[in-house]
Amino acid sequence: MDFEAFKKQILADYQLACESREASLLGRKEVLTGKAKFGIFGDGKELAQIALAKQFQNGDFRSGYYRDQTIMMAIGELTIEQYFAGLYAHTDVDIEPQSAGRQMGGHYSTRNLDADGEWKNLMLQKNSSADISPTGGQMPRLVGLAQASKVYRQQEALKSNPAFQKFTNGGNEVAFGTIGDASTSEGPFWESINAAGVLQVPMVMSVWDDGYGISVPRELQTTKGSISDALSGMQRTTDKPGYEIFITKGWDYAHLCETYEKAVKLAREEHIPVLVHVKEVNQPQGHSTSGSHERYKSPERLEWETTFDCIHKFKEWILSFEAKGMAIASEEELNTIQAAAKELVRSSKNTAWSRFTDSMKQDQADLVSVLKAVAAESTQSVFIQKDIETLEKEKEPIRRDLLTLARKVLRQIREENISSKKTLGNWIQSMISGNFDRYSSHLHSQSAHSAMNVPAVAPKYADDVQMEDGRIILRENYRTILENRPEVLVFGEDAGKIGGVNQSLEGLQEQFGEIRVSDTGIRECTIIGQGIGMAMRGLRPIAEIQYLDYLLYAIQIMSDDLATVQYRTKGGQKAPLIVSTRGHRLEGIWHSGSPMGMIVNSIRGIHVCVPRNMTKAAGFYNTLLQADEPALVIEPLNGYRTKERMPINFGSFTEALGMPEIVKEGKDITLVSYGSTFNLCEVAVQQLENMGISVELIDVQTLLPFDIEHMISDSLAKTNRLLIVDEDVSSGATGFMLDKILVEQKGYYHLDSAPETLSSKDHRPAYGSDGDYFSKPSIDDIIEKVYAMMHEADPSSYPSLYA
Ligand SMILES: Cc1ncc(C[n+]2csc(CCOP(=O)(O)OP(=O)(O)O)c2C)c(N)n1
Ligand SMILES: [Mg+2]
Repeated sequence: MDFEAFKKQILADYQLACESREASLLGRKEVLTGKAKFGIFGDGKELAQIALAKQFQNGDFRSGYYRDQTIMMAIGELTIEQYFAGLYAHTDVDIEPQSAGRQMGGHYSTRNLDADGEWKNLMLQKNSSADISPTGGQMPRLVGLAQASKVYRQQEALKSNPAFQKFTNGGNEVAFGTIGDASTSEGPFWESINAAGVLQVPMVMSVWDDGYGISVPRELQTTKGSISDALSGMQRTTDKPGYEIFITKGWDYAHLCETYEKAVKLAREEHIPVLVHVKEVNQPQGHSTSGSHERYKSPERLEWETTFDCIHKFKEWILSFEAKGMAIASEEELNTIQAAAKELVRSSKNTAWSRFTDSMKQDQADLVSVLKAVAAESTQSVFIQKDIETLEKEKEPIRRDLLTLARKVLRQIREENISSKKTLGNWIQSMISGNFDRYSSHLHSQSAHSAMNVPAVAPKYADDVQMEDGRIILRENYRTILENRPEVLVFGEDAGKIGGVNQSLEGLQEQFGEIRVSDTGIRECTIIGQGIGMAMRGLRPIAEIQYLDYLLYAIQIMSDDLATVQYRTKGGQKAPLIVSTRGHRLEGIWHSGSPMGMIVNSIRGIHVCVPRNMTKAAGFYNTLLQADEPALVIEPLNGYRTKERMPINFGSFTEALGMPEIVKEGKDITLVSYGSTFNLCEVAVQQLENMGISVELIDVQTLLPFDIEHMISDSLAKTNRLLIVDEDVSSGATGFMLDKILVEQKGYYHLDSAPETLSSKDHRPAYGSDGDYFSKPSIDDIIEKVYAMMHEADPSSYPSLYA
């Protein structure tokens, strides 16, 4: 680079650093004056991020946290106006593309899908996976984003496949992680660091070490008070792969640039994970708008933060060139750049604010005219007129205030028989429904590939149908999938070499290789993270969680990250990850869990399939692989060695989501269950038949979505009685189903008997067959519960068993 080009580059970097800083300073003011609700800014981290962004290429991905505004600006994915639009929560995705106002400011992302939910060409843009707030929560996904490069580089069928060229160029993409020094205390950080070290994936992990996590200093966070010291055992050696560790300083522009150049080259070319410990970083304005750092930082520390402020040091460094006889800029010129930055930020902020307030003005005007019509007719015109005057004067209305006023007036005029009452009611209802898109859309995919659009295709059977163990059916279905879809990968504990603890992947690693079917460490959270990251890069991962009980280690990241990907980006990103596990029915406190209520209530946004046998499970996998949404499939643990008819159309038969199956018709009572307990219900129903009770037996098949056509309520119209059985705790998934059936489906309307549920005891199930019998619903319990309900309805036909 010649000196002129060098000079130009330095000044452009100085300008960006100043603009980003001014945005932080003004951002804080916007919160303190009440125009924005909360602010958390990237001041103090500008220089390191500018150095990092120089190495960021098209196709690369970021997985970071709320301090990264300068990276986003430097890669051209965040303008100052967008930054303020985010602070104000502007809901127009074109104006606020990070989250359409759904996330608080400081949470960044790029639009990786087009308006139809189809993948854009990610190789033509710099990508940022959408941030989440839980500290360290960016880490598991980062592992997968980096691993995708490895898969693309090593998997010939993908490398040369034109369909995947929008995701990769031979696996040369780097995944950039960022984290604060204190958040490295989180478990997912350590798990992710270890996983990426084992996997040897191109991840460049930066730690912005500003010495504090809110008020708690690094010495109380990290062994030896230094993350690079603590991780030094990860350093690779000539004979053992590991990490390359770099240490640099947040104010040292030249060293930062050099460090990132080396770090990223290693990761990109050799797929070596790298840690960049950026020390001596500061926070000029403290942690966030919620407090002031003078409360916990010593005067010496505060003074150091001023002296070693990165922009201040950058300025000194630029000016030092003058003494060497090759001036880059005079102090005056730098001051001019800074003043221009301040002005640009101020005017961009003003534009963002007026666009934000303008977006409400039409609604305000509409409400004024509706209220005027009401005032013209109402006996309470005087009061309403006053409200109208206040409303007209409001310069910066928000939707909540408009609706609160409108609804107050509607209640005021509730007894008046005037036509404008209807107009006001309509306005309110259309405001509420019209805001669905702003605040509640995209919990699930709204693309043509929504799982709800996949039609059901029945399994086909040969004339001389064979009976096989359930696990064989799963295995053969996987075999067909892996043969036809090079982007599908299955991984988890014991999933590779031995083909899963239940042998449903037996022999598949041998056939398809270690990239497609692989063993992982025992680390459920990052197994999910691998899946999220790879799914965000066009692969179709199936993440195995060995047993349902162990899903608890994964549930945080499923809930915070996977379940919210579509929602928090308003359809700008997706992660169609399938999580496969198996559950219920083992015996013992930690091997028999069925915490379905917890699951369905914590992962809205992810479909939850609870098949009763393995043909059904395979059908769900086939459906989900045609869709672009995340899902959890819980195979029934009592089904691997149970014989099922062997289908012949593997890979293509499907199961519709949200459609229960009436497995046996009946007229006396509707019995609803799923998964493993469904199989007990089937046995119970046969015995009840012999006792003269005709049970309509329904398998719900998916808990999320739940019976979208209200088949269960229709069944109640016939039987007038409802019993729900599962092996969750009381009021767990049975409580969820009761609400769906009685309230949402209005099933209460059809009932002649009190609705009943049968679930496990509230304690964890005790070990052994007797422990199981006394902890969980048994076939006897199901029979007797149904019988008792019939006895209550008709004691003479069904005399009490115990009286
Ligand atoms: C799981 C979780 N715990 C606590 C918090 C609250 N919290 C937000 S930021 C923060 C400190 C993070 O410090 P650090 O990682 O050093 O980043 P910095 O803000 O200093 O850049 C805490 C405790 C959170 N967001 N998530
Ligand atoms: Mg910190």
